[in-house]
Amino acid sequence: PKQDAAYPGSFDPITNGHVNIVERVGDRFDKIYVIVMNNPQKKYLFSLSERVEMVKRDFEHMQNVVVDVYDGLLVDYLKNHRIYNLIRGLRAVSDFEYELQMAHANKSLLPQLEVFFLMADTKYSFISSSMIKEIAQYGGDVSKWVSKFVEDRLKEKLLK
Ligand code: COD
Repeated sequence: PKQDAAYPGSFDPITNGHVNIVERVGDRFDKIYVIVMNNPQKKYLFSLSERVEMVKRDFEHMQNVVVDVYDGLLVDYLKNHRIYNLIRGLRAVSDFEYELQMAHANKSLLPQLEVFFLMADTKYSFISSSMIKEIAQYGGDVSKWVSKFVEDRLKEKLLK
C-alpha cells in the first residue's frame, strides 16, 4: 500500500516550480498534503488565506492532493496526521544548506520521518517566489512561471 506525503512551504505565491515537484511524485504516494505554512524568517506579500486560495486553484487538477494550512510546528502537523514522508525541492547548492539543516531538525523531532529531495526541473531551476514578485512589481511578464490565477492576484496586489 502507498503512504501519504507532505509538501510544506510558504508558497508566497505558488509557482509552476512547486506544482512540477508535486506532479512528479503524485502517483508514488497515496495522498499528498500540500501545507501552506509560515516561515518566521520570511516577510510575506500574501496572507495565509490568500496563499491557500492560490495553492488550491493550482492543484485542482490533482485528485489526490489535499491542500491544508497550519500555523505551527511542521512535525506537530505530521504527527497529528501520521505522515512520515516529507517532500522538498532543491534548485541549486544555495538551497542545500538550509534544507539539510531543516531536514535534520525535523528528523530529530520525528525519527520516523524520511525527507525526499527532488531536483527542480531545469525549466524551473532558477525561479523563486521572490524573483517572481520582483518581476511582477515592475510590470514584467511572469506568465511562464505562474498560473493565470496567481498572475492576476500578483497584479491586484502589486500594481494598484
Ligand atoms: N522548483 C522546485 N522546487 C522549488 C522551486 C522551484 N522553482 N521553488 C521552491 N521550491 C521548493 C523549495 O526548495 C521548498 O522545498 C519548497 O519548494 C517550498 O518552498 P517555499 O520557499 O515556498 O517554502 P519555505 O522554504 O519558506 O518553507 C519553509 C517552511 C514553511 C516549510 C518551514 O519554515 C516550516 O516548516 N515552518 C513551520 C515551523 C517549523 O516547523 N519550523 C521548524 C523547521 S525545522
